[in-house]
Amino acid sequence: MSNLGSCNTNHPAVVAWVKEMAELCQPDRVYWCNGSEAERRALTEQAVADGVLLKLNQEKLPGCYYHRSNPNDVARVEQCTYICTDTETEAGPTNNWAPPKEMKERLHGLARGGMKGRTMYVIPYLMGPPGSSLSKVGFELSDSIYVALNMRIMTRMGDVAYEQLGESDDFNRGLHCMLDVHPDRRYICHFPRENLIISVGSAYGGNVLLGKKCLALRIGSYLGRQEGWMAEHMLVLGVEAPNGEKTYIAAAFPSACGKTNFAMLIPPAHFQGWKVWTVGDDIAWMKPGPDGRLYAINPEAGYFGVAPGTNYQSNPNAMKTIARDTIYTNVALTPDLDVWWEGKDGDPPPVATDWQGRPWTPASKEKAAHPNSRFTAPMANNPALAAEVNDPNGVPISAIIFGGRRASTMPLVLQAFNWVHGVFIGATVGSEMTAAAVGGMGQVRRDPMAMLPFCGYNMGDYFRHWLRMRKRLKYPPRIFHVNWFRKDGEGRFLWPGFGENMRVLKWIVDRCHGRADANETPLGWLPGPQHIDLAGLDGFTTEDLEKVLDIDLEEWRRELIMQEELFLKLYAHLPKEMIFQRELLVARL
Ligand code: SAT
Ligand code: MN
Repeated sequence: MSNLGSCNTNHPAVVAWVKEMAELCQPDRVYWCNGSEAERRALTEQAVADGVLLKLNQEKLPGCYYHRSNPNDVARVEQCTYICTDTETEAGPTNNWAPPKEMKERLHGLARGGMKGRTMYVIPYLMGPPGSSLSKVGFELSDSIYVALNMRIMTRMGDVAYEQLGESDDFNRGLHCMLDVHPDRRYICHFPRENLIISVGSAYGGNVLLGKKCLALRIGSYLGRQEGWMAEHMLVLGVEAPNGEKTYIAAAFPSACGKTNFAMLIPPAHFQGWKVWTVGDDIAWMKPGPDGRLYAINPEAGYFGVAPGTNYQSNPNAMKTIARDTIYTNVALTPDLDVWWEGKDGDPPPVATDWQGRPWTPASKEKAAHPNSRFTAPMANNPALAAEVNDPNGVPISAIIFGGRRASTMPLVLQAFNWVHGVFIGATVGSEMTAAAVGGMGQVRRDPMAMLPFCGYNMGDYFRHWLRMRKRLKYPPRIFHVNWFRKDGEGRFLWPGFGENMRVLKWIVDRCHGRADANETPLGWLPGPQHIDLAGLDGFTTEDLEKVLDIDLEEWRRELIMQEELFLKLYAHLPKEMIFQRELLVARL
């Protein structure tokens, strides 16, 4: 394969690498993306002609398309995800590891000739605002037109990446080959030292949109440790008070725990004049600024959100965002080419086609949309998009929130005593598993900083990096933990969630500005029932609030044992601060 198509760069390292990969994969054609609107139209038409995308009802959903993935390929697969550092210790006990050379040989073996008869799309992309010192350039070579079109939404794709790169050789190399989309030949492998990603055998978002989890989190976290910044699985939002004061908050929750909803929150009527702006819904890159505060950018340009449960009640901004220019994956299809999913507004359609293409009616036992079905939508569509999203300096973070999905144990909200205690709280986050990854649904597992599947190196060293960052910050963000998902004995949620989370957010904002009271408890600073504004929350009493803020010693005994399991696993690299914090917690309890 010597024909590189109409190559749109003369950057020697880029051309050399594309050539090498084209020789390996032997595509029939190499197509260089430029990110233009004309290109988007042409690629979309091609994808429709190929049967990869279906054009949806353009009156209802202008610019929207539909995709069904292989039913064996609907979520991230952690057991196929590898961190290929030089030594196993560097990857740590929470990652799968393989020696880089061996793994690369195996992957090259699989990729050899793997694009015969197909097109290789060269996708140059920029993660982060143009001109930001935090932004990074990547090139993804993929034989999936679906990936090219999704990357165009999720990243700043095309010429803008060349502009940022200039003559530098510092870019991420990403190779993606679908092969036969078979679980036996599925590998998502990271080579952090070479800034290289190879993903084969899948076409599902988190496995193949390489800018997202692979670069922005796994490789990003590795680079962040070396370069003195942080790559985190966090949404970033700005809370604007009626007097115009803006407070920026970053929040880490495991996948499918409502990051997108929280990032797009609309305050209830009682909070007149308050406004929440979205900076990002999934990933934050953060670095100390010259003023000693922590600054965050959102490296992405779109939202890859969970469809089920999204409606005008839970997230009106998301509904508006996905009303146009959106790619829907694995949701259900109605006869008039509209989309549907469990938890969408209104009644279920009387007949539909489910995510696997089978006839569906409300009487069907199986779900119409896959629980991890997704929308890919440009952030520019979001009515609450923060103008600062394109600011190369990012936004100064006042609070970091950790959270998980916990039916018991964790109170609605608490504030850490200080940064080290906050790192301990983040390190011990637990959450019930969701459909965003294959296996284990509903089980509580430790998911430190919501980064368990995304940390590109030893988790113990990652905690140390967090501790070290404190020394570089004059004004470290305050750290909080929230739990929107606590339930009563009958399995009913104790807290209404969604927009009502503004009540908690307001307390957090006020704590950051030294305006709100709290009680000292063994777990940290907790609001008393009188500290959370419940006005206008019909039927919700102070007693209800007490229940959702309750600390149950029996539950905490069990929690401590579960936390210990993770610490034992990480023991060899666990910073001693984490052990001291645990001892202090035990003593307080
Ligand atoms: O990994 S994905 O990007 O597909 C979604 C998630 O798990 O957060
Ligand atoms: Mn995520």
